[in-house]
Amino acid sequence: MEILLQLLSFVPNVLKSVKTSEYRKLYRDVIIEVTKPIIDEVINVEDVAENANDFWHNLIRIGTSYDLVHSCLHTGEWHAVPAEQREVFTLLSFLRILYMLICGKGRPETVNDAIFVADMGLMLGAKVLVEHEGMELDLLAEVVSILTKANKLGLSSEPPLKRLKVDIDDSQKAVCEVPILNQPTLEYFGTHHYDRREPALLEGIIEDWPALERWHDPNYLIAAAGERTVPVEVGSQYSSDDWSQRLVKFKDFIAQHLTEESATRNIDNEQDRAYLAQHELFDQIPTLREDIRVPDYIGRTDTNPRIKAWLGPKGTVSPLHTDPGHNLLCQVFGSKIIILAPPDSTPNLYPHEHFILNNTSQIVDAKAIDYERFPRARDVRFRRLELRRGQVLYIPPGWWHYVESLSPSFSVSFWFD
Ligand SMILES: O=C(O)CCC(=O)C(=O)O
Repeated sequence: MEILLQLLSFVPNVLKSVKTSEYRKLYRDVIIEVTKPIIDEVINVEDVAENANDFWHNLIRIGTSYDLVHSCLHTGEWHAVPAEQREVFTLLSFLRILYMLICGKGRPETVNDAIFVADMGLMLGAKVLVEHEGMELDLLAEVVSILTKANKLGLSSEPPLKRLKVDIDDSQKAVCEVPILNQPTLEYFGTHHYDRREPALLEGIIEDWPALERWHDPNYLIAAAGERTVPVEVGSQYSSDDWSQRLVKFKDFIAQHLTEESATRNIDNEQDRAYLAQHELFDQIPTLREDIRVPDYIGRTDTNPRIKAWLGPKGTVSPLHTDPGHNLLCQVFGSKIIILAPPDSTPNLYPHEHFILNNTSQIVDAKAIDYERFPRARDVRFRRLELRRGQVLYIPPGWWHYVESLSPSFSVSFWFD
């Protein structure tokens, strides 16, 4: 079995890193013990029948440790989770995949389940680099790419889906209360906008992205990542009581929310509205990362931006909130209404008091503010604009922003220092 051999070739280096690290003491013994039988003998699928009990036993042992670490990762605040716990989760995910494949004898359903475990590891675990044939590789990213290539179930027999309509009606001039700059020089952007913390709408800077021609075709997205599991937010907006998060297959999310038919069907029911929001999709799915480029304006000050995907139907809302870093919000398809307010308007925007939501305003609908309830908001100088396909909005740190999609939409944001 080809995939198994490929994955087994990582084991000696994984083990080396486990043995030389102090902090994984708790799990070290389990990891060393379960890898022993696969290190000692070269496995082939026939051995599995003979040693079936041992292999199943090890799969259960890994599962127990995996569940334990999984529940630790879900205790307390995410930023307080120690990095080593997330690394252990990555290693246990890798071993779990290995044993699932050994015990499942390469059945296609097992490969699919293994992709799910790899996605959970990529989302919750920390990057573990292993040396392989003279190169440093990201263990789980490599594993998932091997699994995806081998995944026969991923090939869809469904008829192709219709491309989303992305043409915009240019006859209606979009409102824009921030300066519009066509390919400004880095120096101009730096002195007039980055340094002064002034928003701007940038044009002509992402025209070379292959994403602009590819991503509105749901078949392209499904072929690139259909079997992968992604987190989506469900409900009207993240500050509402009806809001929750779910893990779904990318292909199901697209079929249910991003085809021509589903896009219109979902508009009315905001409880069912799903939004793949603020997700580091491009670390998870490098093929899609190849369709975008980091805009030059970021490289002046930061070479390692955090890249987030925002994909959803018409009507998704990100409530009025602030973020600590600089942001270039790039629109790949669809359009969004955006309402901005400067950082010094914070007291007039009624931030939530609880520390988890204190970057978010209590004003639910920034398009139609209830001034009886929020009278100080009358003093805020809001700036409105519509962000359209191919345009990029620079949002400086601390600026309030409300974002609502006017159509099915895919945006990519680059958060940078
Ligand atoms: O597009 C959205 O819904 C929100 C984008 C956003 O808040 C951000 O990029 O920081």
